[in-house]
Amino acid sequence: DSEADWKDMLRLESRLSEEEVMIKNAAAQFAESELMPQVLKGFRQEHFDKGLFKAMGSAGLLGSFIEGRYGCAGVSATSYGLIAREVEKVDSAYRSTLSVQSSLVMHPINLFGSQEQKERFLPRLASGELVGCFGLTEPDHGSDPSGMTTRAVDKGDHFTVSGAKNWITNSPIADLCLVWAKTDTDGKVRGFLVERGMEGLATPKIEGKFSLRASPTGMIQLDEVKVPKGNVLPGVVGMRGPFACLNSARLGIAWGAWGAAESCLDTTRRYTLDRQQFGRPLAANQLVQQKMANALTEITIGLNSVLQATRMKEAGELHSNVISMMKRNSCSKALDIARICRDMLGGNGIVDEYHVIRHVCNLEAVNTYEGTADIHSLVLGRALTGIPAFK
Ligand code: TGC
Ligand code: FAD
Repeated sequence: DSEADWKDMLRLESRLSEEEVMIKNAAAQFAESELMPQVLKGFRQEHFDKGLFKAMGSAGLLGSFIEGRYGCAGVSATSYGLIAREVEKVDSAYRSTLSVQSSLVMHPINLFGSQEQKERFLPRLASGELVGCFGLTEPDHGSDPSGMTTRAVDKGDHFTVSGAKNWITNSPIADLCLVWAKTDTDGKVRGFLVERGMEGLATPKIEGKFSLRASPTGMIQLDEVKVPKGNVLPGVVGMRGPFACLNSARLGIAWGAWGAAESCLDTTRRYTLDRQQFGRPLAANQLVQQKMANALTEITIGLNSVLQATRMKEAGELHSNVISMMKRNSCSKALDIARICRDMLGGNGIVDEYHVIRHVCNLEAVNTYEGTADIHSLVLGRALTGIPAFK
């Protein structure tokens, strides 16, 4: 019984650099020592310790791929994916924290921000001193963010921003909200850095979530919030801005979701080897072996395809259609795997101490956010046929 015989059958690790292997191992150790001990409390009590940001910052996990400045390590896109995978082995909520801070807040400031904005925000976002959130989705515009109605009115030296964003990861605890809104002058989308304490800003928490309970989710309500022009991202106009962030986050999620699936399969393998029914281990049954073989096959092929996509990104050759393929494939298959693993644990499968039901619940949201599985099907459908079927 050597894990090496079944865990990495396509030898993904042999295609990683020494540095990438080191980063993966360090992230695994961080996840095990810092995240695992608090996940049950986090999920049961919807508890999120803001100190986690500082711990992630100290471990170099926030904005890790940003080129070695502003306190960021400048690691490869693959390393970022490997970190997401290790963190999501514990809980998708913690990977969400990482994705939003890194890809959806720091990345756009680095890509589209002024020098002054980068210096003002990036080092403190990298250390975890500041918590960021990303406001694109609105109550009436989820899959269709281009229809947003949040408006910014030009008042000379500042804008007043009004509207509402919904389903925003970390908004209740955020110090900085990157809000995408249309300016009144040209109707084009721009990014506004709205800071905690600005008058007219509220971020109520959404109660009653059965998924990602270890990550606070809320609204961003804006009632004529005065945003100085120095807080508008100067480098981008139009939906290209938010989509550039999503392209980065979606690839990280494509890695991360496999981490959750791997964790479910690991637990299930151990459980079915231990648990005896009809006088022999559950794992001795062909049905059980087939279910685990299916899961292993999807995980192995899935991870290797995500690595290939990420290598294409590193070479500057990755089209966003491929990101849609990866995000959809990883999330929907990880969810299927988590559900079937849950089943193989019998009654214990629904108990949080066995961790699998938590992954099932989390992956439901992971399959929905950052573009639902349906939306990514339609992106691929458009690539295949040339016909956009969205509307
Ligand atoms: P449309 O709105 O017509 O296009 C506008 C412009 O955007 C361009 N574009 C992209 N550019 C780069 N990468 C992409 N992936 C892009 N997708 C679109 C497009 O080319 C166009 O450019 P231009 O210059 O011609 O104006 O959009 P579309 O028809 O191309 O796409 C429609 C659709 C449905 C694919 C898009 O609206 C979409 O992706 N919807 C899903 C919405 C979504 O993903 N929301 C995510 C919210 S954030 C979140 O969920 C965070 S959870 C984080 C966590 O906790 O981990
Ligand atoms: P809808 O768009 O209303 O979709 C409902 C259903 O209809 C889905 O099954 C969908 O696939 C389907 N559908 C929609 N349009 C079509 C179509 N044309 N053809 C076929 N089927 C269609 N957003 C942010 O901006 N920032 C965040 O930090 C953030 N964090 C989130 C955290 C959580 C826990 C969740 C659940 C969501 C988060 N989101 C965030 C929002 C997320 O991106 C949206 O929920 C997602 O894009 C879907 O939008 P919706 O919920 O409005 O669903």
